[in-house]
Formats: sequence, structure tokens, C-alpha cells
Amino acid sequence: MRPRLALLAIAAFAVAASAAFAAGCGGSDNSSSTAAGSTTTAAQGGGGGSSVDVRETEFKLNPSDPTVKAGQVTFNVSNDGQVVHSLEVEGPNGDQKLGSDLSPGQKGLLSVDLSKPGKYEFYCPVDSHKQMGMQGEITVQ
Ligand SMILES: [Cu+2]
Repeated sequence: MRPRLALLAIAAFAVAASAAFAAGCGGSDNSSSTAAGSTTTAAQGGGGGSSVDVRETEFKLNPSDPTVKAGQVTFNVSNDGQVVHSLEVEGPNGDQKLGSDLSPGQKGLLSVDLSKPGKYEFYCPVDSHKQMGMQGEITVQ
């Protein structure tokens, strides 16, 4: 009786562990696009912040000089290019970066606290894309 119970427990643990491993491993890349898509409406519906659409291509940000109102700003980033891109904003409280890089065609949301008026740099942190022109300046009014 006892040994059999122990075996069952071990087997159950192994199944749970491998399921968790598979979910954490294979799921991360594919699920990020759907997760980003589903949070789009939530981010825009809640809060009083503004949002900015940013398109990334090789090697520029469009727009590269957006002007926003002070507050929580959501960057609606789409990778319209042919290689992986990401986005990082040097806000008043430090750097804020997309949770995961964007494959070509992917979109992502980056919410940044830009509650202090001023000018803030933003850029693509992938490889040397910033130096190649994927940078700009956000004006917060
Ligand atoms: Cu890039």
C-alpha cells in the first residue's frame, strides 16, 4: 500500500513538473503576441493616460519625436521591420523596456510613467540599432 502511494505521488509530481516546464519553455515566445494583443484594450480602457503608436523599421522609429501629455503613457509598439526590435524609454524614473523583444510583425505595449514634463530619449536596445538611427526624443508637456 505505502510503496504504491509513494510511486503515485512521484509520478504525479513528475507529470506536473514536466507540464510546468513545457509551459514555461515553449509557451513564452508564442504567447507573448497574444498576451500583448489582449492587454491592448485593457490598457487603453483603464487609466487616464495617453498612448502613442510607434512603428519600428530598419533602422528608425516612427515617429521619432512624439509629443505627449504628462502622465502614464502607453507605447503601442509594432515591429514593421524584417529583424527583431525592441523599445526602451529613459523616463524620469529610469529606463523602461518592453518585456520581450518583438519579432517582425509582432506588437507590444510599454507603459511608462512620464509624469514630469521634459524631454526623454527612447530607442531600440537591440544590438547597435540605436547607433544606426533607431532613436528619438519624447517631449512631455
Ligand atoms: Cu531595432
